[in-house]
Amino acid sequence: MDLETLCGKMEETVRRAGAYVRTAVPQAIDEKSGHSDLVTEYDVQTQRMLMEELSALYPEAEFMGEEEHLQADVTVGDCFVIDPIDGTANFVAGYNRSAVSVALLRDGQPVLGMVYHPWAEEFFSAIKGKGAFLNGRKLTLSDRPLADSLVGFGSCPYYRDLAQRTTRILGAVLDVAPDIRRMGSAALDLCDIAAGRTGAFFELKLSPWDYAAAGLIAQEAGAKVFDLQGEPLGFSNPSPVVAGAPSAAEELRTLINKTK
Ligand code: LIP
Repeated sequence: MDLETLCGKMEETVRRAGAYVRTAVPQAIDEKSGHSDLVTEYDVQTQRMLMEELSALYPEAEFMGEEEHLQADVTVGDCFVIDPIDGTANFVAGYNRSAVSVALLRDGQPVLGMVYHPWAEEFFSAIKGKGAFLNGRKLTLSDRPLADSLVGFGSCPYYRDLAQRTTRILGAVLDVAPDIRRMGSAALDLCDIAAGRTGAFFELKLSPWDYAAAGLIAQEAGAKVFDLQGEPLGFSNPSPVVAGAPSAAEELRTLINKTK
């Protein structure tokens, strides 16, 4: 199946999953580890729904996902990377800013990504080399410096040892940028880069399912997305993520590397 056809069929699946998430009210919250690491019955059910439908669509693909320790060797062949509810803490708190994120990796690199924000009814998608889209409208961001950028960030709630360095980096960012934004969903933060809402984003450690789809969307919109060395992101292990308009992203990466 060609990627355009698969993308159209996957969109229906992801929209159904988003509709389920949007109407659900978490009734069972189990702690995986620590007060910041919550899983709801809806994370698990949504991932199972996505797996069932995507397996029927594309049986040859493997799966990597946030829930139920779904692991695969993403470096060989085709692999779906799923975050059923990115922004779980927002979901549990009723912030209505969470997303269903699905990427297709081919030999370790994203070739298709989609992120659906059901409360905002915003569907972001991208196919490698074919551009990024928001509800069917092509996204093309303009370059800008850090001084003209709202800067999104994540506070590494699953890695508390990184919290203090994150706050030091934010202090340095606020010496340059007009303001910062902590919105609670890395996938949607990267889609905000693609949509030109924020000019730069960083989080010192994210899981592949947080950024696999939205990183491709941002890149296809014209953003730079890389690790602290300026290298392309890997998808086998958690990684730092820096993204943004080309100038802002490079300035932010330099600032982060100077801030220990
Ligand atoms: C979360 C991200 C959030 C980040 C957290 C976590 P989850 O994803 O969306 O922005 O700060 O570290 O990764 O766990 O809610 O799917």
